Amino acid sequence: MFLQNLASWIAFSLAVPLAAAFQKNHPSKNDRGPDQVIMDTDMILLDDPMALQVMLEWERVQEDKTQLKAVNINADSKYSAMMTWEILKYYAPDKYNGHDKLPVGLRRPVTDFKWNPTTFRDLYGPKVDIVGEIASKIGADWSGSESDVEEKTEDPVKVYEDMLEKADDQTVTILSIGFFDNLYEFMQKHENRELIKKKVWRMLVMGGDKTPSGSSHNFYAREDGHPDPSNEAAKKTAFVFNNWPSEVPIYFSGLGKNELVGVRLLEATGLDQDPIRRAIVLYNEPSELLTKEKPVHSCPDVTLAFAVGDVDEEWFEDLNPHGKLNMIEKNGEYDGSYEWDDSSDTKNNILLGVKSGETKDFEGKSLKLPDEVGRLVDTFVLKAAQDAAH
Ligand SMILES: [Ca+2]
Repeated sequence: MFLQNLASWIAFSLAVPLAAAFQKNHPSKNDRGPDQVIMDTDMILLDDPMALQVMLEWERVQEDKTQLKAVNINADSKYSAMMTWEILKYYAPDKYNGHDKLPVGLRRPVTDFKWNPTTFRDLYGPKVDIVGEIASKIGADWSGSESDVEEKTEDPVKVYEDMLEKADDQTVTILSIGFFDNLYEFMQKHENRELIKKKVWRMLVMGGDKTPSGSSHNFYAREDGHPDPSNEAAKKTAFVFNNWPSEVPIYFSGLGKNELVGVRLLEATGLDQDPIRRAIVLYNEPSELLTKEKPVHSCPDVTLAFAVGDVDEEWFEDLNPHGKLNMIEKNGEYDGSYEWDDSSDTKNNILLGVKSGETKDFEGKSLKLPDEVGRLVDTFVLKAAQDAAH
């Protein structure tokens, strides 16, 4: 088995016990079947395609443990769906080469929205920079017709309904690396939350990592990357967290915010056809720094997707159940800011962390965690590309 080739962990120095209530309610991984992952994603910039790449590699190497069941796009651009299919085709040609092989949800009405590289600047990476549009360029290689995208995708609420109804109890992981419109609409329609309580094991959310308070892009922004002036996005986020059944844990995380991934894939030779490698190049193309620095990207979304596959909990753990994350309401409005309430009896909002210790990366070199988690993920991204090319 793939993971058994990795060096064993030594010298864990940090082991914070879980809250008793959490242990009682939450079945251990050994009690459950395979992890059925629904990826809820904006799928526009570089990080979410790379997170999909990572999920497909986990599925390949852990077929009995991690299974991707749907990509539910929290955006309405047809190019996001087309890019998704192109990545599925390249990374899992035997399983997903065809739009009907894996459900893809896309918001309605379907549009031809593209990022505008001259107006959007990535404020969250290690360098503030103009980034290149990738979705339409990677999506252009998909073999189907643009006009068929609406017919070949489904409404994201229906994807949630279908996938949750089919799943075994407490086996579903929702990986939330986009915004919250899809879940908001699903929860509006299913007010009793029965499907979530019965089928969902956990939700992992990109954001909410700062304590005791903070704000997160995914909690307040729109598809175009800018804050929603009407604050509707933040209101939907607050609804999801406020109405989520407390017995189904939400893991919050911004892991990898300062990490670089894609470095080794970009430097690799013989992988020019790889859609993720091409996306890295396109993303960095407008940058005048391209010739001076390595074009790389900071990717908490990718690191979180990597954490999903850590079903043996080698690298990631719920380091400290910090209590409950509350969205802050001011005069009946939300703006995406939150605070962690340590006094709450509800312990099922968890801050996901990286264990301290030594391990080996996917090139076999020793590294120390948590400091070098970026290198761990980066070598996995390269491994995924190398495996797909063979
Ligand atoms: Ca994202």
